[in-house]
Amino acid sequence: MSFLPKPKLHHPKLPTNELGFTRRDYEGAISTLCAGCGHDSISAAIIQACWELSIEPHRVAKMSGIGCSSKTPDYFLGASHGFNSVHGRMPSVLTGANLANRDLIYLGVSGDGDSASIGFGQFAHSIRRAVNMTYIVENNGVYGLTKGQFSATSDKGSKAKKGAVNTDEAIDLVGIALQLGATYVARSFSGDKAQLVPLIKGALRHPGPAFIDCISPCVAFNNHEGSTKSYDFVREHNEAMNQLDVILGREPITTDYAPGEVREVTQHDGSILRLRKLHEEYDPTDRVAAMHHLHERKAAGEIVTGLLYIDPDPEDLHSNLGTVELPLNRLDDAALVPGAAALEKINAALR
Ligand SMILES: Cc1ncc(C[n+]2csc(CCOP(=O)(O)OP(=O)(O)O)c2C)c(N)n1
Ligand code: SF4
Ligand SMILES: [Mg+2]
Repeated sequence: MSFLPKPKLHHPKLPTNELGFTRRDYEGAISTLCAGCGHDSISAAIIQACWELSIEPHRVAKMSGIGCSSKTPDYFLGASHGFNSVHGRMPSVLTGANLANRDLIYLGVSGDGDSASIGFGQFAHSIRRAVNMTYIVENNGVYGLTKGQFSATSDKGSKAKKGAVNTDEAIDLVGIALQLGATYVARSFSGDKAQLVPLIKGALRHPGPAFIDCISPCVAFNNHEGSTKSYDFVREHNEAMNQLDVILGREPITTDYAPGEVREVTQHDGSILRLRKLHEEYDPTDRVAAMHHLHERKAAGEIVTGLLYIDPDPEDLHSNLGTVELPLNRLDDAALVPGAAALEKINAALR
């Protein structure tokens, strides 16, 4: 069975957000993934983030490709727009939708196979074109849906369930996103909800290309000894750079920190990202330093997590192209058919 609706009944005392919605209003169908799959924890984190931000569900467009990870949009935001595309093609479908209607909040969910193998080019171009979106890769290092082949993010030397050793170099999507100009870059772990929820909130409020690589163990095919994407391995090697709090303008700041412990970054829309430093020297606004740090810590065997890079005032595809503010389906005849004189001007410019 591929679709299981949830009962509609709510407990009357469930907490509500500013819109009067409960968390249940941000859920979707019942998950059909394996019990313990990291992807389900990421769906729960997305639900929590959207609920806490009081996002109107109809303002979200959730897009995905093919894979267990790409199935997950069915399990959250049941009242949002959704498009389950072809394997690896989510980024171009999202780009097109975004160009047609910039008023929606675009959330792309993908897998390591979907984005680092068949869709690697699509991933790269959506980032370098600065599409305003939150792009989450649920990274388990395998093709889960097709039963556990190595993916392009499997680390060299890591072992498959039946013992085969991966001899190919891994693609680090965080490194690629940094190089291609993503303006919000994070890595997290499906097993660390406290870290992941604020990272998703910050990404959803970010007005440019936001990328989150979320390590998400596949309990069926990649959670054994010798895997570098298992729960045990990630817990042992996780090195968090910072802990993020997202504060919307109206919320009072309640926690006290010693001077220098916290770095605040104000995004374009007024939301404040409070970064509690866990590594004194780490500066998340320095792209080159972030790239250097990533390589250095990887060589030391660590998996670096947290908000790795942020440009709080980014450009995006629309500002680069100088497009109209209105969604295309709201343009009236006068804008769409400007008349013979306008056509003549365009033709003259091409002669
Ligand atoms: C064009 C095309 N090629 C191959 C496949 C087979 N296929 C389906 S899912 C998948 C890999 C999914 O891996 P990933 O994106 O990592 O998702 P996961 O299941 O691990 O979450 C492949 C190769 C397909 N559906 N379409
Ligand atoms: S096969 Fe792996 S990725 Fe797919 S649902 Fe099961 S645990 Fe999750
Ligand atoms: Mg995968």
